[in-house]
Amino acid sequence: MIKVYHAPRTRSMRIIWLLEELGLEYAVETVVFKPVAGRLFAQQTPFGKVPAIADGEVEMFESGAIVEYLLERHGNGRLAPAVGAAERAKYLQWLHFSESTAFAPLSGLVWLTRYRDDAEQHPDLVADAKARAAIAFEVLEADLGEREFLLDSGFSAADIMMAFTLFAAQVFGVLDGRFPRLVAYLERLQARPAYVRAAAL
Ligand SMILES: N[C@@H](CCC(=O)N[C@@H](CS)C(=O)NCC(=O)O)C(=O)O
Repeated sequence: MIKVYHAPRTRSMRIIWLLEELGLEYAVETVVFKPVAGRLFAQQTPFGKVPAIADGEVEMFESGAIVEYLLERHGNGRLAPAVGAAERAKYLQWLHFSESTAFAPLSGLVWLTRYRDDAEQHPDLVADAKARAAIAFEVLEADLGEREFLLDSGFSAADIMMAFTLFAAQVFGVLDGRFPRLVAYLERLQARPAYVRAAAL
């Protein structure tokens, strides 16, 4: 059975939500999130990060890679356009955008406000990170337009990846009234029964 190393309100939520959407059996090992205190990879999981998974002989971390792996191995074609399909390009683009382009400035905020705890001494860095995150969300807001989900074909694992990024942006006060479509999109995602079940763990 797939084992997920999980800490509530972290990126491991993505993995549990994906497994819930797929209806796969899994076991959760909940770890208490350890204060980072200047050094990352500090969590009590196989690689020091959440999320991480164990699936038979496979052990891995990195939420985007875990999502891709789980879909390849257990997805049976669900929640992602087929390899080589034209829409796969946009799927991969948003899946990676969520954790790289959009999350990079948010990580700076996490570092300053939660891990170093000296954000008040660096208002310029905080403002700069928030501004850079907002630019990424402007691009996303424009692309989403009136669509329900990131892809024309409907809900996909790219939405699962993006939701946690938007949730973090909301926590840090970046996702606000400037982004009405993204706020509504996040609410739509958070109303999915599989999301609700994952968020309760
Ligand atoms: N890019 C990685 C980031 C993983 C990550 O930084 N996870 C955070 C929790 S959301 C963590 O474990 N931070 C604490 C640490 O590094 O000790 C992913 O998507 O899995």
